[in-house]
Amino acid sequence: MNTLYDLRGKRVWVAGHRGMVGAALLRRLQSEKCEILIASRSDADLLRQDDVERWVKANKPHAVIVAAAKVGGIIANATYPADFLYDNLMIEANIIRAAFDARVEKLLFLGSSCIYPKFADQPITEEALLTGALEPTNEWYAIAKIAGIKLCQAFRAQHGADFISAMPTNLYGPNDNFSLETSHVIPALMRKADQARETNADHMTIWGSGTPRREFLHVDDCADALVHLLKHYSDMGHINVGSGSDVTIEEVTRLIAKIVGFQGRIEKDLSKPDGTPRKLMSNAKLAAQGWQPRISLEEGLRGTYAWYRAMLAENESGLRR
Ligand code: GFB
Repeated sequence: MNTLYDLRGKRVWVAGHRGMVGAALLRRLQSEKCEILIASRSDADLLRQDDVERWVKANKPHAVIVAAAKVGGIIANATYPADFLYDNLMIEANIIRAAFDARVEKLLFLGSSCIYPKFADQPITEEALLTGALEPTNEWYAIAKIAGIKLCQAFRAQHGADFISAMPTNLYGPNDNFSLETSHVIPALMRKADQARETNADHMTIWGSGTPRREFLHVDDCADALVHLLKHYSDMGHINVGSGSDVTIEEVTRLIAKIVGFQGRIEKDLSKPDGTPRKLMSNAKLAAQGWQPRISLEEGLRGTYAWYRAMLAENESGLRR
């Protein structure tokens, strides 16, 4: 595959390096012979345009990956609509504008599979964008991410900027948010199953009916795909980043229970929302770019659970010290 953008010797700013995707990008970029730039919140508050402009001017990145975002699971999205819309609009607009002003050579913007219509044909191709109504539980986040795609396209159309966009599916892995109120489904299920096993509970409770289907991708596969796109993709259209297969929430719950060693019942809290019934993305465009995922769901979940247990042990010993 032709390299369109050579990362060797380049200064690459990973915006959002403390998040799950940003941390995975830092790990993945270690092998690219580039210089990795990070900005802490005290260096630049990404919600403030002046801060971002000043930081970008001073640090002169050649390439930028916009992995910074306000993210959360289905209830967090519905509970904090103003934060999900405003914060994400500001973060992406500030970074994209500052990158353009500083003549950044390449920018990769990250969106989400929730940009697509609630009832899009499956698997969802990139062309489904803006062909129908969004899923209400995450429309605020989706609108911000659609604006980010369009902003990259607008800078490309008007100024020829090499700004591209990737839409990852539901991600999981080390450094995820394990808070039961605000997390995505996998860390929540892992924590619930782990607690149920530890307390010898006879059941664990999941939100909704368990019938929605979700496509999951390990964050290390995602980071690998993103670096691949940075090097090999340069076009107007956004591109899906997924694993190509999906499971029901009940199926992933059973798999997590098996990994964790919890053997009790699975109960359903039907007062909680299901969200979109299915969002399996087509990964044909990414496959045509020469990229395939490597980490199976079971292998990825086992690694994530090991990370979670290690983190718990570290925090407990930290508390004892
Ligand atoms: O991962 P999740 O919160 O978000 O929920 P979405 C996925 C599915 O898992 C939903 C169910 O059907 C939930 O009802 N679920 C079952 C649970 N038990 C739990 C639990 O304990 N916690 C959580 N969180 N879910 C998000 C969007 O949608 O997808 C974001 O809200 C983003 O904006 C992200 O796009 C990728 O997959 O429904």
